[in-house]
Amino acid sequence: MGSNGQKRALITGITGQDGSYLCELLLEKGYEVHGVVRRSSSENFERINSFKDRINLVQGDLTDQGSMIEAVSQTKPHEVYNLAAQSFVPTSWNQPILTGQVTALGVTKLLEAVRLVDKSIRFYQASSSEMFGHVRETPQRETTPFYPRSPYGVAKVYGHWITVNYRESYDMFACSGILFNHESPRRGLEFVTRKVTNAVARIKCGLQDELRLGNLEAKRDWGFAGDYVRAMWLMLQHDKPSDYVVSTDETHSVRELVEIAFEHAGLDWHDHVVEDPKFFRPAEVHLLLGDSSRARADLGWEPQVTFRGLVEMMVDADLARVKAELANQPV
Ligand code: NAP
Ligand code: F7E
Repeated sequence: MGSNGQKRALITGITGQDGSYLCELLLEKGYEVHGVVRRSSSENFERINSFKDRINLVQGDLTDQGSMIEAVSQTKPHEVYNLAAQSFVPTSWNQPILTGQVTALGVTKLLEAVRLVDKSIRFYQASSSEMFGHVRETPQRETTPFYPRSPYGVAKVYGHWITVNYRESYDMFACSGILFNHESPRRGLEFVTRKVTNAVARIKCGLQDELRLGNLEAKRDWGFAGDYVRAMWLMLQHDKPSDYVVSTDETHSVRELVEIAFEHAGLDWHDHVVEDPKFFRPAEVHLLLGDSSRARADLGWEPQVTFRGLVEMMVDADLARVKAELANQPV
């Protein structure tokens, strides 16, 4: 705690979906929030613009050891949340080396920074249900063996085990949250939920007619990102560091997602959706379904938003945005 009792947190990946929700949560809780941002030729602060004046941003890259040590020693956090990653699964086949450097070895770079600067800092690692991949049991829980199916999943398995290893080797308070898919109106446009809700809004407004998708039969355990960042924070407040599955414990297909999204906008998806082999993956994760009973029991965590509620929230947000953009267009 600082002399005024205020806690300090450092978030990598603060410009991403989860980083922005976590930052808002920590500000609400009275934290001093610091975020690591990459240097870029054009600013990428869309998700944090509305509260950027209340946080401190430091430049750094997860692949650059010096900048991670500098970020941790400058900001002196009580808690570090490592949310930075190359997080899009298809890109991990095109850029497997980069994915390994950021999503796998980057975790060690940040853990090393914490170990060298102050071993008592609490550390959160963003692990993923993609580690279960070709699932060995259903539902998936903390003890389910990993079988990743993409370079991204493989990199996350490394990040997971190196976090466990630093906890066991150096007695650090390091936790891994094995989070299942979580979405929001702030989700990147290439992920399937947002690709669908954005297309629904554009179709409704007459800006496009067709939506090309890959595997409609894939099933995911989809939750709301705002609910999931609460679980990250709870893990670092617990008396013992551990790893937790965070999920809604329900699974739905891409087809169901499409049905709900189009229906909510008064559209028939059969008129617009085309299956395109271009979006099939070299190796697919067919089914994910979590068992989050341990997080619910130990952390008192529970999701608040249902699958239908999530899809409708995202369609409504995209419709409002597309309509506002159209209204502001010069004639
Ligand atoms: P996201 O929206 O793709 O955000 C990724 C963040 O990482 C961005 O802020 C990005 O910065 C930053 N980043 C990428 N490479 C970096 C590098 N080399 N150095 C520093 N920062 C870098 O991802 P998200 O959905 O918020 O997910 C957050 C974390 O949870 C990720 O680690 C992801 O793999 C993991 N995860 C996500 C889910 C999910 O369903 N959302 C589920 C399980 C685990 P730029 O803005 O500059 O690109
Ligand atoms: O795909 C299928 C696709 O890209 C979900 C990341 O946050 O969650 C995310 O990874 C499913 C897959 O997410 C399209 O084949 C069909 O089965 O939205 P996604 P993801 O790959 O599950 C995990 C937990 C993470 O950790 C990751 O960082 O949808 N699908 N048609 C499609 N997917 C996309 N993207 N685009 C399509 O057109």
